Amino acid sequence: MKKGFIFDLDGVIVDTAKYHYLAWKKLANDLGFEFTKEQNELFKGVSRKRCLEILLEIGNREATQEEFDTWMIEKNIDYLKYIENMDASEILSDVPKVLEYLKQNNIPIALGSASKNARPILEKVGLLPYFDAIVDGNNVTKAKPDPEVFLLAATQLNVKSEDCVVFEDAVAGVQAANAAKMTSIGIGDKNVLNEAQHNFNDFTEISIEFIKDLIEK
Ligand code: B16
Ligand code: MG
Repeated sequence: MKKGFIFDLDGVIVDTAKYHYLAWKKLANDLGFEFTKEQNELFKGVSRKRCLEILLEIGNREATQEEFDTWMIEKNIDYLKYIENMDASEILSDVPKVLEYLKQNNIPIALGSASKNARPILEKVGLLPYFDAIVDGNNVTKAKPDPEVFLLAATQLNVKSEDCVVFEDAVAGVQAANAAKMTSIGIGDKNVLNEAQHNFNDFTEISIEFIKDLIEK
C-alpha cells in the first residue's frame, strides 16, 4: 500500500524550465557567450549553484567567489521577474486531476524540489493548499541524485520511504527516488528516464485507475 505521494515541481507541475532558460541565457549573453535550449536540458533538476558552474564551463569562464555569488543573485532576480505573473493557466495538464484524487482519498502529498522558489510558485498557481509538506532547495544540503530531498519529504509526511511514490522529470530526480527506495515515475522521455519504474510523457497519460492501483498495491 502506497501512502505518500511526492511531486517534483519544475517539469512535473509547471514548466518553469523555459523561464530558467531565459534568465540563464541573459546572464550568458551578458558574459559574452551563447547558451542554447539544448544546453538548458543539462540544468533540469540541478541546483542553482551547480547550474552556474555548468554555465561557466560552457562559456569557458573563470569567476572569483564574489563574481560567482553576484551572478547567482542576478540570475535569480531575472528569473523572479519571469515568474512574477504565473497563474493557474501554467499548471501542466491533468496534474490537478491527480492531486484532487489524492486529496479526496486523504493520501498525504509532498513537494520535493531543488528550487528555492518552489513555495511562491505553488502559491501563484494556486496549488499550495494541496501540499501537506514542502521540501525544497531551502531545506536540503545535498542535491539530487542524493535522496535527501525525498527522504525528508517522507519524514515530514510521516510515511515510510518504501511507501512513497515520486513523480520526476529529471534523471537525477529518478535516481534520487530509486536511492530512497521509493516508487519512481518518470514524466517525460522514456528513453532518457529509463531508470524509472513507470514512464509517462505527461499526466494526461496517467489514469485514476493507475493511481488507485498504486495506492492499493
Ligand atoms: P532555483 P525541480 C529545479 O526544480 C529546476 O529543475 C532546475 O533547473 C533549477 O536550477 C533548480 O530547481 C533550482 O531552482 O534557482 O529556483 O532555486 O525540477 O527540482 O522542481
Ligand atoms: Mg524537475
